[in-house]
Amino acid sequence: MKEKPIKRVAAIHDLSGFGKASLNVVIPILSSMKIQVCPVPTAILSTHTGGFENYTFLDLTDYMKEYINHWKTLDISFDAIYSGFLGSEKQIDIVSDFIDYFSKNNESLVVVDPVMGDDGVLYPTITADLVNQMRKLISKSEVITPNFTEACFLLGEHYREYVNLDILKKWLKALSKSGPKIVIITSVPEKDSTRTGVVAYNSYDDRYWKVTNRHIRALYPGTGDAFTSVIVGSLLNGDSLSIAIDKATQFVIMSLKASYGYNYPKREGILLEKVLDTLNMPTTLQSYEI
Ligand code: PXL
Repeated sequence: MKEKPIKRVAAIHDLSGFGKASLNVVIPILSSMKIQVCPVPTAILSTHTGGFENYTFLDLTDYMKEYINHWKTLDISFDAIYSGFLGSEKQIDIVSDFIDYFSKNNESLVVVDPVMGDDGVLYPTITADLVNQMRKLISKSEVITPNFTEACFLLGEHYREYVNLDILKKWLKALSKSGPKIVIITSVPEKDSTRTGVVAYNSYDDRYWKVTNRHIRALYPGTGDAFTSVIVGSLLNGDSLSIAIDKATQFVIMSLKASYGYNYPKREGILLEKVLDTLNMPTTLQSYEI
């Protein structure tokens, strides 16, 4: 059989015109990692919702159905299906159906980033119903990448400033029991408040991973999208989970440092273009703990 020259990802996210988030982050990162991105826009916003007021918001729920129906006539499949910010709770069923239809012999890598909130609160357009429905969607995924806030909402746990590693391991396992084989929680507060971490659980081999760093907190909107996009690209390119987490973490840190260096306005997101080249460098730093 003829091999496809590059891998292909369906990216189900919003398009926020200004400020780097969602498709404005997903497309350049995955393209830089030599992966074809086919966007399925869930909403169009004039800006993302972090730090801007009076932004416009067009929910594309009805249009998504027509858009996807056309794709169904094209005889296409995807090596990965990667969803992020959704425009309404009704989109959960649309994404779920998309996964059923387009997953190549049920072998596509399905990654759900349950984009819902940060720092203990939901984003302005996210409803309690969407949170409920998101629990349904993650059950269809192989990998999920909630941040600490989103993990709390998915588990029905109250948000808190710190949880110890034993509790985190229970949370990782509980989330995995609800469907996803691999659970990665980002922006995890550490006891030492100058540090944050990423923790992960891989149920295929029953192993946990942890990476901690300074400055990893998502001070700039869109860092979660950057993190998960690198995870998707890295896993599709054949990296192990630990290397994928390491690459994604280092990439986000580098982006944050580039942005700090220029005193770049936070709401405009990370200075992605300055660091995209680093995605093709060999992995030199491995900072994860088993
Ligand atoms: O980066 C996550 C994200 C995606 N899409 C929209 C957002 C945000 C975070 O603020 O507002 C519209």
